[in-house]
Amino acid sequence: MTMTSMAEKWVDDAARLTQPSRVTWCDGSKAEYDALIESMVKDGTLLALNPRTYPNCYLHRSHPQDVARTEQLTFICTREREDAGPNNNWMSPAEAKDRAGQYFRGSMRGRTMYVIPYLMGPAGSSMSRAGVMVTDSAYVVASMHLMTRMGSVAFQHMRSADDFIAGLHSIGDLSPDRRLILHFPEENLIWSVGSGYGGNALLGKKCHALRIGSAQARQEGWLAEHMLILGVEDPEGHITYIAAAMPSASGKTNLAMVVSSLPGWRAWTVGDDIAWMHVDAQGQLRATNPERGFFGVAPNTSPKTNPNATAMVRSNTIFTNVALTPSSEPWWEGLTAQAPPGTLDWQGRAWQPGGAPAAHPNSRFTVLADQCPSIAPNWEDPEGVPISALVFGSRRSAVIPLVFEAFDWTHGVFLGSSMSTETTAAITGKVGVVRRDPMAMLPFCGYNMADYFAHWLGMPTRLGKPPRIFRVNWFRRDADGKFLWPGYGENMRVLKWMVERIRGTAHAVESPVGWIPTPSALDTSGLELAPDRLRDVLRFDAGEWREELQDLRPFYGQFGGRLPAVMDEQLAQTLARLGR
Ligand code: OXD
Ligand code: MN
Repeated sequence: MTMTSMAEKWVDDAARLTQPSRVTWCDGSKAEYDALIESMVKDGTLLALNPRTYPNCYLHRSHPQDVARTEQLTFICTREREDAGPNNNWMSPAEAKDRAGQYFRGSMRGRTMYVIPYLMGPAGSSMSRAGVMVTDSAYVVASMHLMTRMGSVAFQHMRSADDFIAGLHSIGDLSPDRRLILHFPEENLIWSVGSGYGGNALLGKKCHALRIGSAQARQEGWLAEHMLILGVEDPEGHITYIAAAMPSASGKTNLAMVVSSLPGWRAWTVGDDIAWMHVDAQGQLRATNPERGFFGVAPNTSPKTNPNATAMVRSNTIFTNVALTPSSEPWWEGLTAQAPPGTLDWQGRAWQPGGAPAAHPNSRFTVLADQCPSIAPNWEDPEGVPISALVFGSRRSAVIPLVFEAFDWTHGVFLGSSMSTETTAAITGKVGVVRRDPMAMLPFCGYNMADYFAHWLGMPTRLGKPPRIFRVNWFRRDADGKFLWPGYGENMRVLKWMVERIRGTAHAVESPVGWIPTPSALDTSGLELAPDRLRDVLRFDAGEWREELQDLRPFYGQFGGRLPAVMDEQLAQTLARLGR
């Protein structure tokens, strides 16, 4: 069977189940995108924004119960429950298909089924992987145009007739009661029904590039990570590439596009959410960004926090669930000090200051990456960029210092595995609850996390010189609840320290959890930060850490004998260093 006929057969099967009134194969062209937008403006799915100040920008208001990823409805469907691991919801493939099959049956009656061949990763890269997705949502198709490379390029990169991830998507009736996000890593298959929201519905992103991607990466010896990729350029023009994992809505987009407050230093954006990394023939870890665009969190994005993002969303952008000003401009909390009078909230209702937020806390912008002023000239290099450091960052108001460095790769894997974070509006459920989120991959690791740790631990056998591993926390607060560190452009000071550690020139003191910079090792020139605040943001406290690590043993315990013994050893050694 040829590549196209394999895909055609799969599409025919999907159509038999969902019964669309028409099937349209997408080519990914600009004309196709424009026609989709025009039809969505006509039927009210999109609202055109101010053509003078936001040309070719649109607002989409989603169903009010479909505004974020729904982790409780997300499943890994492997034959053996153990292969999904305690980190995932599990359902047997038969039960999953039976349950979701009922929601899919006839779900596209009266609708168009769009077929989307797409490529994750740059054209011409052996790292890139194809998918063929079907959906009954024009909004999803337009978003996939911005987030993936669509059309014949997908078929050109298939290595065999069945070398694609098949994705079946229907918005169904958008009810959370009939919503399931199902992954079948053993069949290279995704089924998603009942949601049109980004992470649930743009199947190339979380479902393919992370959950199925991570399972493939393990089998094939590479890494699929929830990481931004950026290049840090020093005043002499040398660029050091860094990949950083952070949980959803915890500043990855801002860091990926950071505008340095340090003269002479600048950052180049390669990706803001996902990194696919492989070891090249020389033993160098290299990263590509599988995505073509950014699906970023709008609230708190401003000319001060992220000037590059505010500039890039001024044209050709789809906004979802932001507020609307009387002059038809998008607005969200933090964009300006106040919304203009007469602003409508994310559901289109008259909004009053002091009430609920005008924009949904998880409102988004979707835009092509090459609109970002800081996009790296080599961001689509088929070989990827060489990675010198990996960073694990989370949102913690206490305990975790601003930055510290692991003793070695194994210790770095331990630090990543023990990461915990405060939850955000990017997922449904309570915000601000501290949970363990190893490597920021808890919602995205498509297999047993014990095996994921083992995969990480095995990487150095092929890496000539493993990247250095760092831990960061921009979110530490003082006793009054104020952030200790100014963040944003000032984070370049932390990146500079990392670059200098890699070069062997920056000072640090050894602590039981890693190397912490001395206050004078961080470049604070021009920064108005009281010495006691700098000390507090770098502070390490053995008692707090002992408490911090208390529930790590039971967390590890869930994995039973499958957990690599090294992880327990690292924990025991850390506790011994922390003393009683
Ligand atoms: C995202 C997420 O949308 O992590 O990137 O939820
Ligand atoms: Mn993400």
